[in-house]
Amino acid sequence: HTLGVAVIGTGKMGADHVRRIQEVTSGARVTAVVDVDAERAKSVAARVDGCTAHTDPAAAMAAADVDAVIIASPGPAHEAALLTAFEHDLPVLCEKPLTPDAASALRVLEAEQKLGHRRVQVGFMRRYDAEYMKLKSLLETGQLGRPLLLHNRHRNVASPPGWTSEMLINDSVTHEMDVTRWLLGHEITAVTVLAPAPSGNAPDGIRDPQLVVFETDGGAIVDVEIFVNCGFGYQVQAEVVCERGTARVGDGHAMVTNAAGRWGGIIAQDYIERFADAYDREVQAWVDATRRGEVTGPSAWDGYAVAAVCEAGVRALADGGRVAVDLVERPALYA
Ligand code: NAD
Ligand code: ISE
Repeated sequence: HTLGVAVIGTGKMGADHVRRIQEVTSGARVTAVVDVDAERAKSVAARVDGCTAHTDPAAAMAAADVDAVIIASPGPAHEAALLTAFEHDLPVLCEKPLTPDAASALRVLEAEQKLGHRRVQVGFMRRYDAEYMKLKSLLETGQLGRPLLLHNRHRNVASPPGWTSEMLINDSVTHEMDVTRWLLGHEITAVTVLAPAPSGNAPDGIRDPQLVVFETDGGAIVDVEIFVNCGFGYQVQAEVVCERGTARVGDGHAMVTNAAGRWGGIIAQDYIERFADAYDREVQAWVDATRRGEVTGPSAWDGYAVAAVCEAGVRALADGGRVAVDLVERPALYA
């Protein structure tokens, strides 16, 4: 049975997921799209045979040909869409963030627990990136010993209009929060944020770049350079320093050229390009698991844990100093 998918939010990510399901992955087709911008929904639906356009997520989820949902609306709209999906007991791939804060994430956890089974996969796509997967496999062998430090660099060309200093943490560093928890298998226990005098290329009032430091319950220290107006490219790099060696991913040296007395290569310009394969693998894994009646990948618990770390991070940015992360006990459903 081909899975009928409703895509909620047909902006940059949502439209790309529609294209991916129609042209790249197998086992699913897009049967409905939803956007509060009716024209945008209609224009995306027009590209797909038999796809209906809606402005209300609930109407799409009630349709007979919708078996599963991708949520790609802005973070503040996720909670309502998730709760509606639970009413129909539909499997969901929810773009990050699960929800914008820990209190709303807890409400989602509670609602999913009431169903009695997992329904949500959160869109932390780096877990499906080939290089990150290799790094994770290497760490799991234990050959390098215990991870001591994890250095990350996360650079975007330019921040979209309307960005704030907090969004560097809430929107961007969320990925490193997930990567840290997943790669190291540790919980993040405290966050410290340092910021230099902002780059002259950052919009007025935005503290960019920032250096975000995590402490973990496994005794590791993690640093993240987040720089969202670097101007030159989209770069995501990670290096783990262990007791007996180090391992690094994200150098992006797919091809190095030598010509006219110079060597060089090309830097990706955005996440759609850098993580194209990861999104493909993520969505295929979600479709395959859903068709088997399973839920795999990053859970609502992972989304909640990241939301709690974000709250600590935003407080650390505002107040300075080290802010401890406050996590509830992990419910049995997510053991
Ligand atoms: P976008 O602004 O390009 O698109 C969002 C769309 O949702 C818009 O078309 C908007 O009209 C629509 N919308 C707003 N409220 C809605 C509602 N209540 N119901 C239905 N549609 C609604 O944003 P985007 O960059 O595509 O981001 C969407 C989501 O994807 C966000 O959660 C964002 O954090 C996430 N994202 C993830 C990645 C990643 O690397 N995994 C990258 C970018 C964005
Ligand atoms: C965006 O929302 C993402 O999720 C990207 O992966 C990240 O690199 C970017 O900074 C965010 O704004």
